[in-house]
Amino acid sequence: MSKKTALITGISGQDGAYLADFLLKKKYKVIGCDRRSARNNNWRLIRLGIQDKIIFEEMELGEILQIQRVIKKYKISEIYNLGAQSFVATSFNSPIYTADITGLGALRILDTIRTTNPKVKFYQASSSEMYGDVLENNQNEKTPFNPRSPYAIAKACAHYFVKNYRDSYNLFAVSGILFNHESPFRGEEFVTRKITLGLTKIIHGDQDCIELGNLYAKRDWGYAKEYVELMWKMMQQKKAEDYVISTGKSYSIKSFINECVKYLKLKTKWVGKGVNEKLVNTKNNKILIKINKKFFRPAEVNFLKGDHKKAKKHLNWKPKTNLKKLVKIMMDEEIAYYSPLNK
Ligand code: NAP
Ligand code: F7E
Repeated sequence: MSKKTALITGISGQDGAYLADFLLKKKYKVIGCDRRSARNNNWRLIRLGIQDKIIFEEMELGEILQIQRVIKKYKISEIYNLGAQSFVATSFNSPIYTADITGLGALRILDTIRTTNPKVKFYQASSSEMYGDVLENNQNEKTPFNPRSPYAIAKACAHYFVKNYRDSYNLFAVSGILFNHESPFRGEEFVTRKITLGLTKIIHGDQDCIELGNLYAKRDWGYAKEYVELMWKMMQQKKAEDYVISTGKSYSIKSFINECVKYLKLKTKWVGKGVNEKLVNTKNNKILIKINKKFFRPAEVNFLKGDHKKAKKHLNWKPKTNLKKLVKIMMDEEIAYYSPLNK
């Protein structure tokens, strides 16, 4: 049997790297789409030792001609659309760009599949951010969306296009509604990595303290390496359907910090309230964490907790990585790979 070919957009990102590694181990031929501007941004693929096993193609999600060229060039079995302007905070400053790339990028691919090869299967990286100001305490596939950011609105737009192309043209197109998933490969601007990297730099004397925004937002944090396998599983089902992937547990940013300092065996205490709240190292009285209003968002998603019953039943899956384990994975790799050259 000939090798299956998978095309991944967003190959240089956290999920793209883990998914490429997973598919290569399953003997797929992997086409990785990147932007010319990002050619030096493949540190995750290099760390996994897979950069040379991927066929790279230039594909900017705003550029329909590049999308059409690449999809026509190969005999593709599965497309995983992980590329996006994925940072919620940035989406408030660049709403039109975010709508174009994160929202319409998916439509450009779907329509190219429809018009060139409708047999190609399509995975869309949908997001728990679509639930926004949540309308149900445990969010599942049927929970209505109530988005709070341009990013979330763009993801909801792409999500509905997936459903529309599945219903209208019978494409095998699925959306994985993934709740936050983290790892040592998380971008440094996202809160968990900002904390694990920041604490590591403080320990090395390369940073004074970490400045954060809202410590009381709660997220359902899973492990990225575990979640990418489920993207593939969704694509192997008989019927194209959407799935929530989550741990079913929700913790505040403050709880994540507490878990990190506990793991590092730092003696600390929280002092002050509101914007004056701080985490102090009681050994030397130095401030480890303080609040900076610039990291608050114009509209916040205060609480997310996913109900993954459907994935458990159909994909035969249950989460293996709790918060404590996730913190250990992230802190261990942060410390092992930290080099002051990366400052
Ligand atoms: P990430 O690390 O931020 O990676 C995003 C990827 O998109 C990068 O490879 C980036 O390439 C690429 N990209 C950005 N703008 C692009 C454009 N204009 N054209 C083509 N590619 C572009 O994100 P991630 O955490 O791996 O997440 C993967 C996907 O899942 C994203 O769509 C994200 O929105 C979604 N998602 C993530 C989570 C999560 O918790 N991680 C949860 C739900 C959904 P460059 O290197 O060139 O910037
Ligand atoms: O923020 C709060 C912030 O940027 C988490 C993306 O992968 O997951 C991610 O989106 C929370 C928010 O992730 C800082 O206000 C406090 O409440 O790590 P984040 P996110 O916005 O949840 C979803 C599922 C996606 O789909 C997205 O692509 O932490 N927070 N202080 C902060 N956040 C950041 N980034 N930086 C701070 O200083």
